[in-house]
Amino acid sequence: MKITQIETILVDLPTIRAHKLARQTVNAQTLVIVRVRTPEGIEGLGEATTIGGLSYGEESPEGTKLTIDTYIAPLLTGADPCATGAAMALLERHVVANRLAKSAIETALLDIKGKVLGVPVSSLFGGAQATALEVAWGLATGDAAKDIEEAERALEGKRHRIFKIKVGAGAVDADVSRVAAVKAALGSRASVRVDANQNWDEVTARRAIAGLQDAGIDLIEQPVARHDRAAMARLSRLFRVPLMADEGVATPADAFQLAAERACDVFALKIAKSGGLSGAQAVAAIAAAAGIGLYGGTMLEGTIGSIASAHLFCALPQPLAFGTELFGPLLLTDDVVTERPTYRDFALVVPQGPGLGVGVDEDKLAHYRRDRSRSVLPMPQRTITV
Ligand code: MUC
Ligand code: MG
Repeated sequence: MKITQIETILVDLPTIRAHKLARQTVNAQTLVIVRVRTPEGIEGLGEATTIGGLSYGEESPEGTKLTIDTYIAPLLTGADPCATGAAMALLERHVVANRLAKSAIETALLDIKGKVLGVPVSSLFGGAQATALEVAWGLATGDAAKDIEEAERALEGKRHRIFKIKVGAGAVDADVSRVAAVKAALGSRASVRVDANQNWDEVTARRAIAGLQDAGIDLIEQPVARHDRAAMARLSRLFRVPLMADEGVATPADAFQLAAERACDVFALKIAKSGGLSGAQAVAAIAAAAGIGLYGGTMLEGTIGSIASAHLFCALPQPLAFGTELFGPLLLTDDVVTERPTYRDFALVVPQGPGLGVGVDEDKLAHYRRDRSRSVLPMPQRTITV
C-alpha cells in the first residue's frame, strides 16, 4: 500500500462564546484538516489546530498547511502509510520541529493503519483500558457569575464536574477573588483548577497561588513562562497544590528536563505539542517513570483531533490522574464530521470503529473550508447544539 495523495484544508469554525485566555480571546478556531489517500480508496484523517493564530504557539494554521503541502507531502508520497514509525522517522530527519503538522500526519496514517487492520487507533497503542474519558470544561468568560452559571448547567446535565478557569489577563487579586467565588459556589461538587497560560512572573505567581490554594483550587497550570523551569521548581516546592506544565512540556526532551529538575507535579499531554500520538506517548512514559501525574490536554481541536487524542489517552498504561479536557468539539458551533462525539456521564465516549472511527461530512467541509468562503457563520439549518 502506498500514499498517493495528501490534501490539506483550512476550516474556520466559530465558537459558542468568546473563550478568553490570558493573551488571546478565541471567537473561532481554524482547523487544518489533513486527508491522506491510497489507491485502494482508503483515506486517513488528521487535524492540526492551534489557538489564536501565532499568539499561542510557534505554528500558524496557514504555515502548517504550507509545511505539509510543500515539504511533507512530497516526502511521504509513495511511502507505506501503515509503516507509521518509518514515516515519522523520515519526517524527523527532514523536517525540524513543525510538530502540529507532524501530529496531523501521524494521526492520518494511524487512521489508515487502523482501517486496514480493522481495529481502533487505541489498539495500535496497546488497546483501550477505558471506553470513556472524564472531560473538564474551560470556564473562560472572564466573569464569575457567568462562569458559575455555565458550571451549574454542566453539573446539572452531567456534562462536566471538573472546571478549569482561565486567569492571568487581569489584576492578580481580582483573578484570585473571581476563582474563589466560583469555587465557593460549586463547593465539593466540582474540582476547580486554573490556567494562567504563562502570564505571571514568579512574584505574582507566588501571591496568586497562595490565595488559590487557600480557596481550595486543585491544580495550577503553567503559572510562569514556559522556559522558566527553575521558577516552576521553586513554586512547586513552596505549595501543596500541584503545579502542571503545559506550554513548558512539548517534546520528550522537555519532559525529561522537567522530570530531572522535578519542576512540576503534572504534565498536560497534547498530541499536537508532541508532534503526534507517539511523541505524546513518549512524554507519558517519562511521566510514569518520574512519578509525574498526567492530564489529557487539548489545543481546542475539533472532533478529529480530539478523538485522535482520546485513542491515545485511553490506551496509556498510567491512568490520567487529573482527567482530560477534550472539550474542543463542545466549544465549536459545528464541525466537518458525520458524527460529532458523544459526551455522557461527565465523559467523552471513545469511538470503537476501525481507525479513528470518524468520517468527513462533505457538505459541511465544503461550507466551512476557507478557500470556498471566508465566512465563519454556522450553517443555520444544520448546526447541532451540543
Ligand atoms: C491551554 O493552554 O490549556 C486548552 C483548554 C483551554 O481552555 O485552553 C486551551 C489551551
Ligand atoms: Mg494550558
